[in-house]
Amino acid sequence: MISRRTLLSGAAGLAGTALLGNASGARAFTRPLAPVARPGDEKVVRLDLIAKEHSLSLPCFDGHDLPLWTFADQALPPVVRLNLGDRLDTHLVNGLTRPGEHVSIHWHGIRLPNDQDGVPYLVQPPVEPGASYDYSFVPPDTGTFFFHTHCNTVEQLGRGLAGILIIDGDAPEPYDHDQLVVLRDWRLDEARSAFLPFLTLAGAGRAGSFGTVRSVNGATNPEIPLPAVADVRLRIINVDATRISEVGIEGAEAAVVAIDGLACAPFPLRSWKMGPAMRIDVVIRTPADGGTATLYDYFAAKPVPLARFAAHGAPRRTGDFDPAPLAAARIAKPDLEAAETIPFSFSATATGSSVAAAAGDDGLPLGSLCLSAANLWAINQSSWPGTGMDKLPPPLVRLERGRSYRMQLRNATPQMHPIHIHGHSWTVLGSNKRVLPPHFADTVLLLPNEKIDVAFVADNPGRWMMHCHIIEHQETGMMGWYDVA
Ligand SMILES: [Cu+2]
Repeated sequence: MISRRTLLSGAAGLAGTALLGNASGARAFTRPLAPVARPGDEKVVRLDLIAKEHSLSLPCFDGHDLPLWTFADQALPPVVRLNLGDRLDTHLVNGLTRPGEHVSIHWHGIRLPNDQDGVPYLVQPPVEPGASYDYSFVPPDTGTFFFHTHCNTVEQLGRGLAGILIIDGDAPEPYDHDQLVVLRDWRLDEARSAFLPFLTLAGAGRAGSFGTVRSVNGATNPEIPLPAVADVRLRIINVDATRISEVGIEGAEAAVVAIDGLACAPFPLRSWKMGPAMRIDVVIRTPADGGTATLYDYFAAKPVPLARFAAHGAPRRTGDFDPAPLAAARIAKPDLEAAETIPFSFSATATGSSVAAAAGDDGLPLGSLCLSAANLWAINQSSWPGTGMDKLPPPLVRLERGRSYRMQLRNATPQMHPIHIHGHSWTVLGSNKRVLPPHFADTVLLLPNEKIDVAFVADNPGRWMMHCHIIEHQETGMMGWYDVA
């Protein structure tokens, strides 16, 4: 068991009503990251991405090739790895051929300069077919991140257009192995030979259109070989457009060491609800040679095995399992005394409510709906569907640079919503329904009728999005932007 550093005891999943008040608790326990190099002194990592259709297969496609849209000539998302302080210079080419199918890259969770954030119309022009665009930034944080496009995301992500971004430099000591665990579904027909519609009215109005084929690293319930009796860092990333999983591991001790890329005080993993775009880093002590641990999704009535970790070889460790904390992120501490409180209500529109109430229309494509009818969801009564990205509404809120803000995120719907903020990482203060460990997050899962308080210092100027990361909810209205100036 975790002993030396047990600051929290498996808080996930416990019922409770108290808010966890001490926002600094997530930082006090560990050494901070080293400061990054001065601008111009960094090592530059160059990355070429071509968004393009490729006919490719994955083990979970049962031998079929599918018209995937990818950033590289491979079916699995490319993995980009940097050290803290490196500059990432990316040349993006839009090789898609459908007229008007523009792209951009949003570097999810990276607290970067506003003009690098990859939201078309808000901070950059859309990159049309045949055009290119360059990004250049130095990520300020270590951890597990990913990137994806930010327009027609439901289809582009649905066809595979995403990549993984890892920034190294937070590990207190070397792990015996570092393993990516990328969760995502595919919306395939029964023969697994064609895609189902990525956006449906029934899905958009309710919990989203779920994939029919689940996968981890491109395979259904794969066996992943790991060293035996070893401390392995699992980087679990939910890149699905829709599905919320509640992950847990049986057959190995496991501790969560980071949430949304950023260090938290290690706590035992019992189960953790992961909405789309959410990440956790988990250190496990693998079984002895020949043993297996299993990653489950407990969200379904019957737990679904997602992947098996098969241990091989001589033991690597002898002492108790006691993973050290990762280096802490350098994130300004919000002044909760002085913070202005801003309520945010996530709700269904009248149209959304009637769509959700309509029965028996599963699979109805939304494409024929007119724009106004696609306003199913709203933030603070304001609905901005993805089809209207070029029609910029007023900001949800204007924030003063350098000030602390407390946001009360309230889910007024019977669905869950993973709410994502661009440009900043929230300090999660607490929920009215659950005990949550102190942690940072760029994506916070709101359960039905849950209220979660978050805080942050608005220290990154610019125009930033805030939206649900169930992409069908986002694209039918549950998105907005805020301004920091
Ligand atoms: Cu949502």
